[in-house]
Amino acid sequence: MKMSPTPLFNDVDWQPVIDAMERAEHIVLITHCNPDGDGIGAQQALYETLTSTGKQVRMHNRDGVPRIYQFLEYAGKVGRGDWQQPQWADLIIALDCGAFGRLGMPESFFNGAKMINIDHHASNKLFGDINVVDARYCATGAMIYDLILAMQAPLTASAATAIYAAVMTDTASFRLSSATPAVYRLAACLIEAGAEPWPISVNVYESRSLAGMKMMTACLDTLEIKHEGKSAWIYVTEDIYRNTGADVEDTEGLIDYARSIDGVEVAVFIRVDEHDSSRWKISFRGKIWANVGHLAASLGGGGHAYAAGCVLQGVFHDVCEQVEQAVSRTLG
Ligand SMILES: [Mn+2]
Repeated sequence: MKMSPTPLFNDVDWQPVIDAMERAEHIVLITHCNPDGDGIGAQQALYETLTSTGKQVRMHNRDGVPRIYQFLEYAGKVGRGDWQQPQWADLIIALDCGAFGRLGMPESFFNGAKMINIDHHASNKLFGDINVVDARYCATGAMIYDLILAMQAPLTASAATAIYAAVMTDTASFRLSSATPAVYRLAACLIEAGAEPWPISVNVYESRSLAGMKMMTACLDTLEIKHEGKSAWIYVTEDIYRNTGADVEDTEGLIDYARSIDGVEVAVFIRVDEHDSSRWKISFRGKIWANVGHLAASLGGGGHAYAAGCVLQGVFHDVCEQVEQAVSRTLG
């Protein structure tokens, strides 16, 4: 017996979003820099749903679509880099993006267009004209599922696949506490609608490049344990990029190995910006009780309680020291 699709949350007011989408003629869907499976999956699913209603829709991300998500049906339609058609859109929908700056677009990109901000980060800055921000959701992709139901639009196999990829990646394969019974029921509905868990997993998790594997071993070799075993640190330096030929996409998921060590409560991943060697991207993962969202916020960043990040400028040693002090405060 098939489950009848029900929304994950039925108290979310999608009507302002639906009205704005109905009124718009040219819609751009965008997610954050260095996009993850959630941003991409939400974007792909909403793209299919909106184009099937006859809207003119384009997708554009500063960093395009990572290789491991290229299997999604409309991945080839996502533009990257600078947006070359100012004034084209009358509506822009930002997905899974906690702050305007994380879109990586110049202010002029948004001239004159209405902005809808759909996201599940508690730290969201509410930068849209319409904001649907709800941290109860495990993924922005799950919000798009509820939006599709609210639109009374059909859930196609392609959209179900994209949403499954979004939910799978943002719940760390249904392992985080955000993977509630309702999320498992949602997954069942997605599978019944045509999402295939194993092929999706193979594409996302079992398609690592050889260069990426070399980077993994080089990174794991940098592992440091601090705070009497409660924090684990790994690093990506310019040397590692140079010696392995890997790129920033190959760093995806490495931090989970640091968190996986017994007794580690906070994992820290520090990587150099590919374009600016004095800029450091820092990711945090919490395991049981540490709130790394607060930790990242104390360093000017943001995110979720169990996954967050920030960007710091400076020399490596100083940056590490600053982060170490913040982690010390979190671990008490
Ligand atoms: Mn997300």
